[in-house]
Amino acid sequence: MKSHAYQNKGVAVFGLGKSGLSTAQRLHDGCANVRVWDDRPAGREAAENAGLDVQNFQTADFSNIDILVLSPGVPLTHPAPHPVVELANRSNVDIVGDVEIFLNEKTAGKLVGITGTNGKSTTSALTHHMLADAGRDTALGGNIGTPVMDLPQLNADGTYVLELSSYQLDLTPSWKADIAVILNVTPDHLDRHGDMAGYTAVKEKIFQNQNKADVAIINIDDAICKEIASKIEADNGAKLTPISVEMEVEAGVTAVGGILVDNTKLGAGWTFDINRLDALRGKHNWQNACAAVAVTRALGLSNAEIAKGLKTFGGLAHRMELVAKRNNVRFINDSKATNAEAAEKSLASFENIFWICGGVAKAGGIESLTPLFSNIRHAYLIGTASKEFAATLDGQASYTVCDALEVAVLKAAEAAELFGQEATVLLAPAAASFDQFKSFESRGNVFRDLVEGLGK
Ligand code: UMA
Repeated sequence: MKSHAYQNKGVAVFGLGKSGLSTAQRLHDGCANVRVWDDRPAGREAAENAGLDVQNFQTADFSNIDILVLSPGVPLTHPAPHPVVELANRSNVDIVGDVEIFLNEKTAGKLVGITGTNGKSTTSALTHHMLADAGRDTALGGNIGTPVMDLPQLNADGTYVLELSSYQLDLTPSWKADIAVILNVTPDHLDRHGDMAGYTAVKEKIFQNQNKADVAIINIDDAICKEIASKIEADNGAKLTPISVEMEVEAGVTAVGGILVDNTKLGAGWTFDINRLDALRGKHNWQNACAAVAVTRALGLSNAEIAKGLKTFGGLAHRMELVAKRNNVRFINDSKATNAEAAEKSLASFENIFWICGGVAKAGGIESLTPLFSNIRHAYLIGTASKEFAATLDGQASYTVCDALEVAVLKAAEAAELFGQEATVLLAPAAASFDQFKSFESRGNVFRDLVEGLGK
């Protein structure tokens, strides 16, 4: 997507990670006068290599700058505005993010915006998959990883599915979605938004500027989201579609016990069992499925298209990702579970688990997972957390200290195959990866390779 709206305008781009570099390049291609800077030399080097004009904003004159494009990771208000934000404020320069630039460039296509503290990546990926699987023209981007300025121009019948973080919403004053989704709001990024009230106010922006022709999809199992739903109802703004996994609701999409019921006008009571879908296990995923069904139904997908899309969704890499199924054993990569709270979801979603865990332990270790130890047949401990995790497991679940992931995969696979009933080899480390791997992604990739190599 080339940027033309800023032709011959002075644009400062601060932060040269994925989104900043992409925006700067598109603006440059569209003949804006672009200047860029990053606090890190590596970011500046990447920009120089891309032929961009690198200027130190600390000493730069902002009098010929029309707009500052700020990367989402740069503090806007809390804990304190970054100096570049103060410079822009002093110079009366508007501050926006890449999503605002995208809105000015996009020529056609519907906009779906998905936010929430948890589940927004899965819901966005699932929604996009269901649309693509039904042959719809669609593009997926935003917080999920693909910068919005890297997305193509779509036709009028196309749909952009954007995962939006609070940081991005905070930098998008013109945001207006045809269909907006909020999944939940729990404490997160409070350093960047001051407190829960500040964080909630930003999340709520996903529904800003909507009118009666638009759709607002809200998880009413979440107390904060329920309040937002009441406000939207009272304001008589967008069409409200509640979602819930706790109770069936009129005009909403629900999944009590994993039985999805679509009571929206278009859904007309259609039901579908999502219990046995490997990529959508667990209550949190039923909620994600409800949201994706509500979106795709509003976009006119049929029962058959929705069912097929749900069934063929493979899940996100490293998040309860099914990497293989051999005989009675499924191998699940949940490497993204870098703390106990995240690992809890996968431990609650399977039975007869041969659990690979460990790495760099977080505060509290795996104490909070004790109620789920009954799902574990045996644990395989890796990395520096082994001693601490062993002490918690002692007397409650059997375990083997393996140190290396290679050893753990071999031992877990062997035991699970001998178990004789349906079993799951689950990598859900409940710990960070940095003692043995570059990132949780590389830990998950090694796991996938090891599983693929089993028995060869
Ligand atoms: N930088 C400075 N000074 C600062 C802070 C940052 O110069 O004070 C520079 C860094 O040196 C770096 C750049 O800014 O070069 C980093 O920018 P960024 O952190 O905003 O990251 P991007 O690479 O542009 O990635 C962003 C999102 N990152 C954040 O929101 C932190 C990515 O979300 C997103 O996938 C990407 O745009 C594409 O749209 C990641 C994320 O962690 C996954 N999101 C948070 C989350 O999910 O919790 C919100």
